[in-house]
Amino acid sequence: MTVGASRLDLGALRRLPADARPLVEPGTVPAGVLHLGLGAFHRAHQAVYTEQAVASAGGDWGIVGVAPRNADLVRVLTAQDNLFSVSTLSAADRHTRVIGALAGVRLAAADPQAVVALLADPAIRVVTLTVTEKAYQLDPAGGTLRPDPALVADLTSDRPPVTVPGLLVRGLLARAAADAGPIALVSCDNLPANGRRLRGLVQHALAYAQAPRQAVDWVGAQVGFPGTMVDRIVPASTTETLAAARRALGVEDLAAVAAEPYTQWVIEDDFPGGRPAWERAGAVLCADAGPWERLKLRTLNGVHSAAAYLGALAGCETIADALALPHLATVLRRLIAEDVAASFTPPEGVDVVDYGEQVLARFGNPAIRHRTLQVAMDGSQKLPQRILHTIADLRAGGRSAHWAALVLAAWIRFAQGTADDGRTLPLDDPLADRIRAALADAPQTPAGAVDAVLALDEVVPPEVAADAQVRADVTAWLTDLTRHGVRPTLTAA
Ligand code: CS2
Repeated sequence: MTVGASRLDLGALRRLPADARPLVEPGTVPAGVLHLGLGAFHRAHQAVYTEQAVASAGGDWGIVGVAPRNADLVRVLTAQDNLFSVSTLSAADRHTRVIGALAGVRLAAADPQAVVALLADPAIRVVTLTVTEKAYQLDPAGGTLRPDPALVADLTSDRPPVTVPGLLVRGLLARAAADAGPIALVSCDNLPANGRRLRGLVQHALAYAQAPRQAVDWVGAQVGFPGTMVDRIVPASTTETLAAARRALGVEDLAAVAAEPYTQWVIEDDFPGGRPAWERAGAVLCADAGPWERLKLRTLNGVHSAAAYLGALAGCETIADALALPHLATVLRRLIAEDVAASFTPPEGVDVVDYGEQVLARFGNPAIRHRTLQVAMDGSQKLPQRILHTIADLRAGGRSAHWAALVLAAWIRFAQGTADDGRTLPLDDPLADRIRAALADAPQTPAGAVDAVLALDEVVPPEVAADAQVRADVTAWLTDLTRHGVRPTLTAA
């Protein structure tokens, strides 16, 4: 931090370059959206769309942002009058702008009842979520609720809720009791069929909590669960992100984020209490986001995970570095053209191979330093929708899943914990203990490791686990990766 640099707040706005100022007058737009999960992705995605929608079409759609646990972020945003900046970075260009979409911030861990009260507030008509896959506590392969002890306590006692599903269910029960008007709950996480999964989560959790019939019926009639596809590459902020924002703004912004120029939001139009005019900001409102979501999860995120695991094993720090590994781009192109594109029907008018080319160009953006280890996190929660469903659909159609099998093999090798140069790799995953135990108990051979991972039934769909050809393909790749390492495996592929 530069000593003496003043910080971003309402008073600093008039000193900013004109093109760096918010599109709306901060603090003047009453709250209509409650957002759970104040991470970098929300700040560079939904907050930007919502600000633009309000600037263009008006409406009481200020966002109250709730951080589940990040007390520092809430402190910083409060000191900055809820302002933060987004820097848009490409090789050729950079631009920084302050976003005025936040009407307030809350820390759920410190004041869960305030969040419950907001969920029951008639002014709040839309709730968006970016809480990461694992916070839903759904079994990643099938989507059934697997409540941990904290969620069980949230659902079966009167103590203040500490989990995301606990907050949602308590809030909806309070809203139903107050008959506070219809609302939409919008998952903006990379889950498969995220709207349907969130609806299922709420229904299961209400049943678990033995909610009264009347409340269950109220939720059935008054709550929408639109599915969405969200897309923008937004790495975790670093000291360089903050330093670059300071250079652009002339003031300190400790909540600054940096993102790529590309951004996309496809939303099912199911908002019984109304919504911001997001289409005015470029979002696509539609009846079924499913084809868009499969396109993005399989082509972008599946290939991202492939680059992350292979890159991390080869010692690459960022995704852009990984893309520069000899032959990796060729292998990823074949993964897209031969496996991903053959696994599903894309949205009308979209060519998966062209979309994949655009994705690879985005991954190569040298101005975005997205760490391979960040994308590699939580593989057990990500791989079903990113690669295992691709494998399942290819095999159901009688096709090979040769390249997709490489991604699974790379994850297994990553989970074994050692990079090609002997360095230790961290397994940051909610199922880390289970994965490690399964690998430790298995015969210490590639086939043993593959069998152990295929047997993780909350991650691997049963038809994939039972498929001898898939098992053979993954074992062959893992044998190569173990014997020779990533670079020779890619060269020989
Ligand atoms: C990434 C995503 O971290 C990850 O797992 O694959 O966060 C990705 O950057 C976004 O989904 C892009 O929209």
